[in-house]
Amino acid sequence: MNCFTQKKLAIIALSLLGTVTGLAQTRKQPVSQPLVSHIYTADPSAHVFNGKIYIYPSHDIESGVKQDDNGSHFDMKDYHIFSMDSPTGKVTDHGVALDIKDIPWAGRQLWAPDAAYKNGTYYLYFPVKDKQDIFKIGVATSKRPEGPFKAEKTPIESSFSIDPSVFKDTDGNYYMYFGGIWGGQLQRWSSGSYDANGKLRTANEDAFLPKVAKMSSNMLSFAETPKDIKIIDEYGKTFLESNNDKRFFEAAWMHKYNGKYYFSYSTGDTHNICYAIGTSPYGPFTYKGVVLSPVQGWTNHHSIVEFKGKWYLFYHDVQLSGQTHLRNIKVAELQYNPDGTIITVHAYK
Ligand code: FUB
Repeated sequence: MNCFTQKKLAIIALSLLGTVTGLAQTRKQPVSQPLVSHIYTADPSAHVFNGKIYIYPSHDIESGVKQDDNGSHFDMKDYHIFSMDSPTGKVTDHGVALDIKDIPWAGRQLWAPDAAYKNGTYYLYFPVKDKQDIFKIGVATSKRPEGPFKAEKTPIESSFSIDPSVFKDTDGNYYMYFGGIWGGQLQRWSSGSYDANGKLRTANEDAFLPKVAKMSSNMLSFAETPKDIKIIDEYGKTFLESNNDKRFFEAAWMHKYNGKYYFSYSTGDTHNICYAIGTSPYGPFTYKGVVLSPVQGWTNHHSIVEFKGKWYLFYHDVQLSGQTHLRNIKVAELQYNPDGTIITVHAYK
């Protein structure tokens, strides 16, 4: 069976499972409500800037593009940025911060963004397909956290794939974590250069690894060639593709807790947000467990941020629409055990 047949069968099985879990979830209540309901939003990257929480999400729309294996139905065209004085406070929509028509090199599909601040400038990092339909990562700048942002004329050199997440370490260095398989195209870069026929891994092959690159001091380029990030099990072994409830799929995020580096990510087709802990921003990271169990909808994507001494998990589900490409962002408190492990968040109870 080829991987697309396998994937189609998996999707059919998951839709059936979705129907079953959907029925189950009618008896379960969401632990959090959508942060906004006037537009659809997803992939929330949250940061604290100037004492407020700023959320940099995808802006989901119904563009009429048919669902396919590459996620073409996620056909987003702009970004809105939100702010809140506290995780339970009023949410302000600051309007369109960047439109795809103002990104000179962009073709289609503005996917999950992130933001960073350095020396008076805010940087918005975003994945979008170029005019050859290849995902690259772009950057746009603003003097304000809510934008509007002005895009650079070209993508970040040597960037590829999706889901950039930029982490500021306590020593002042910044790192970008990125990558995503299937529609995110990471499998097309396994030789180091682009191969449109790049195949997904089969069950007994090593799973694809996410990428990290230190940012240059100007925050507009990589200071080094992106490197693989090793996620290992308790015996020091990396995962096979068949370990798809633990291996990396997309949605990288990094945070630091009690001096340790926590790399978290989505397992995609098994819908977990997992995490792994390391002692360096480059890893290796040892797998520890699940941050967020599967939510309603196919995708699971998150960010983790500290605000006034408490930790918060931003995530999304499809509570408002029931449709996988029309999502809504949410927040829940995140708690740690005394040994530094994370208490799994279940979005419904
Ligand atoms: O929002 C489009 C894509 O869906 C994101 O880039 C992935 O992480 C998944 O959430």
